[in-house]
This record gives sequence, C-alpha cells and structure tokens, in this order.
Amino acid sequence: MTTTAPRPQTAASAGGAAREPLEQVRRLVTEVPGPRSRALQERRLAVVSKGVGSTLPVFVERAEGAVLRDVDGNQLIDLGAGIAVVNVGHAQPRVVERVQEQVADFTHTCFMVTPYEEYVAVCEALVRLAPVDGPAKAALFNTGSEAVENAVKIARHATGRDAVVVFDHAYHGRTNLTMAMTAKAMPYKSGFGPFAGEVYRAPMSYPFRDPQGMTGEQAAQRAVRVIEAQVGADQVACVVIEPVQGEGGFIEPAPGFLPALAAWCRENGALFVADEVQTGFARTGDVFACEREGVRPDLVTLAKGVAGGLPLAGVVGRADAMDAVHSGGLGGTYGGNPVACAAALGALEAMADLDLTGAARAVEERMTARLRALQAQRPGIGDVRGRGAMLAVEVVTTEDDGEGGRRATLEPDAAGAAAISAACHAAGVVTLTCGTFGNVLRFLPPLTIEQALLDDALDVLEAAVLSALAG
Ligand code: PLZ
Repeated sequence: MTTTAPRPQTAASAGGAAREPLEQVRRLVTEVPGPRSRALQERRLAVVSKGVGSTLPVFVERAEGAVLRDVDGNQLIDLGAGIAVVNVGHAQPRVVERVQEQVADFTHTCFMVTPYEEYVAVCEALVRLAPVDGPAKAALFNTGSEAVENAVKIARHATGRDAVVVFDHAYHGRTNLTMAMTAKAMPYKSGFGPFAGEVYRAPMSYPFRDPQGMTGEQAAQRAVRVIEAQVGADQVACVVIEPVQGEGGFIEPAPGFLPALAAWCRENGALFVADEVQTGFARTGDVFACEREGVRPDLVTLAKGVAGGLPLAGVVGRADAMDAVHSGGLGGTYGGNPVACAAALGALEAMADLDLTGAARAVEERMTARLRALQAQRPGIGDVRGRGAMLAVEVVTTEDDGEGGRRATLEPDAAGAAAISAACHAAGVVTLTCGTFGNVLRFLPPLTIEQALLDDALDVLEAAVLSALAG
C-alpha cells in the first residue's frame, strides 16, 4: 500500500491577509470555461498575440496544492502542474514565505553587477544534487531554452568543437538554436527558420515504435552509426538528450540506451548533456531522471521544477567544463534573479522534507495500475508509459485481431487523444497532450497531490477514455 505525500500546510498568510486554505476537491459551479473565463478570453483575443495559445482557456484566480480555482469559482484538478513546474504543489508554503521575504528585501541587482548570497546558495544546492562525477559548478539563467543554449556554449568552449547531436522527437526550446534542436515542425518551427547550424539529429530509442525486442544498446548503436557517418565522432561538441523525452511524447528509452550513449561520448571526447528541464526535481521518482541508470552526465540543464513556479534555470556540470568559458562569457540581466533563487531554496527544501521522490513513485504506482486496467478495456490505448509522476498513454487506432476483438496498431489517433482531453477538461481535470504525432495524453500532477484527489481525477479520466474510445 502506498500513499502520496501529505498535502503541505497552507501558508498562514499571503500578502498580509489571513487566507482560507483552498479545499483539495474538484468542484464545478459553471460549465468549463465559465462565463467570466469566456469574457476574459474575449478581452485576451483582442490584445494578446494569436501566436500564444492556451490548452484550456480557463482563467485562474488562485491555486494551491493540486487545485486551480478559476474566476467563475470552479475548482479544477491540475494534472499538468504548469508543464511540470510546480512539483512542490501550488502555493507551497516554503516557497511563498521565502519569496515574500525576498521581495521585501530586494528584487534585483543583477548578479553580474553586484552579487548576493541566494544565487550562491542555489548553486551550492545544485552542485550537491547533480549526478555529475567529480567537482561540479553551476550557472543560473531564466528559462529552460536559455539553459540549453548555455550548455551548448559551454560544451563548444570545453571541446573546441561545433557539432551538436540531438534526437528524433526531442524538445529543447523555442529560441533560434533550441528550435533547431527541437524535432517537431508544428507548432514549434514552421516558418521560423533559417535555424542555427551544426545541429544533427539521430534516431531515438522508442520502445513502442522500435522493432520488437530491440535493446537499448542496439538502439544506441543505431544512433552512433548515424553520428559517426553523418557528423564525424571528432566533430561532436555534445550529445544533448532528455532522459525521458517530454513534449515529444514522454518517451522513455529502452534500458541501456543512455549509458551506451554516455560511454560513446566519453570515448570520443564529446560532452554528454542531460536536458532535465522537464524530468528534473523529483518528477520521475529520482531527483534527476538520469540517476535511474547511474548515468553521469557532463552537463545537466534544469529549469521548471527547481523554483516552484518562479522563472529560474541553470546548467550544472563538471567544474572543468563549466570553467572552460572566459569570464563574462555567460550571463544575462535576470539570470539567477534573487526572488527566483529564494523560491528555489524553498522548493528544494520542500522536495527533501516532503520526500517528493517517494511521492512521485507513489503516484506512478497508483496511476499506472489504473491506466493499465483501462488499456485492458480499450485497445486504443496502445502504450502506457513513463516514470514517477511523468506518465502518459499513447492513443492509436485499432484493427480486427482476427478473434472477434480489436488490437492496437501503430497508427497515431490524435483525434482520440484530443477527445479524451476535452472530456477531462469539461469535467474539471486539466490534462495535456503531447507527442510528435499529437496522440499522447500526458499526466504531470504536482507531486504533493492528495490520494483522494488523484483518484477523483482518474475516475474522470476513466470515464473520458471509455466514452471516447471504442471497446
Ligand atoms: N527542454 C526538456 O521540456 C520546456 C514547453 C512548452 P522553457 N517544455 C515545455 C511550450 O510549448 O513552449 C522544455 C523542456 C525541455 C527545454 C525546454 C524549454 O524550457 O523554460 O520553456 O524555455
């Protein structure tokens, strides 16, 4: 029997005024989105660029734990956590308190002008946590994309080489270099080129779609053959990979794939960069996902979960590589902002105190059992996968199995995934889709989600799947 972590205590006050805790229940008082959200959406459409979309145009007024309350008074269960950001739960008291104190002390000096202790304290924590061999150092930025850009800058300096190797289905960001590194054209790249050069793509290990029985080592050999033939081993500055791919479809490579790639990097003088922006900070049941197979990256990129909702990102890695860059070569006005650093110190403390790696594993156990039971009833759920509280189902079309039943094909069913997601939204559960083919439903609850709330969300999901997919 496992339990998810207890809900953290509510911050006694926010903004000075005493606050009622937000009850951890789903409650609908209007249709979703309700009239106030619809009115705000009208206002938004008049002034906000169409280029910025929203999965569910419900305007949030308050959030706590794993519940979002919208402007119409509906309480929704958050299975997205702001795309794997509030791992510690919304309005985590340790984050709220530290942020409030820091805002009152000072909000900005620019670390590159006059430094402050909070930045150093975050780097000390990262250096302690990072699964890197030998002495480590860190540098802080604002977004995941920026962290990835900087990891590439560092790798180029450390190796004196140019080429960057990435993988099919990869997602690394929306800036020019990271767009080049991201695999999917729509919506991320189409019409936004020309892209940065010296970025090369290798085949990923994708157990659901690879030939049956292909091992991680074999998949790594397949990738290495492409790299050696099309890039040249001695040209590669770094191999950048998400240990469990995020936007590309929550693809967990076959065991052995990551260790083999890391070994190839070591043998060939390239840096192995783990992009842990989405997988980091207990999300997958380990502080960093690459720990599961004992992989020791040269550099790790991080963001999202590190600061409980404030914008903070970083690169942590082998000290010799991190120090290969000349002084002044890395930075940015807001990188390691003191308020974001204060939030990170609170979030990192909560991660340890609330045993969030254990909580993520408990979510995995509870959810995976339900998802597999659902798969047994609906063969259109072709695959149930993921790790910790980073779980997904891949929705595919079905065919006659020749015995009066149906079986899964490999044909993506994006409409099926969208229908399930829409039904969840209407019932007050925030779900996200992802995947190169748009047919993956993904689940990223705050790791602090209460068991009863998670069960309620799974009941909603079950009803949505049963009605959207044929038996
Ligand atoms: N690397 C592995 O998952 C961000 C993007 C959502 P930023 N993923 C969510 C969207 O549609 O923009 C991500 C990631 C991995 C890098 C990034 C980029 O992080 O903080 O969004 O720049």
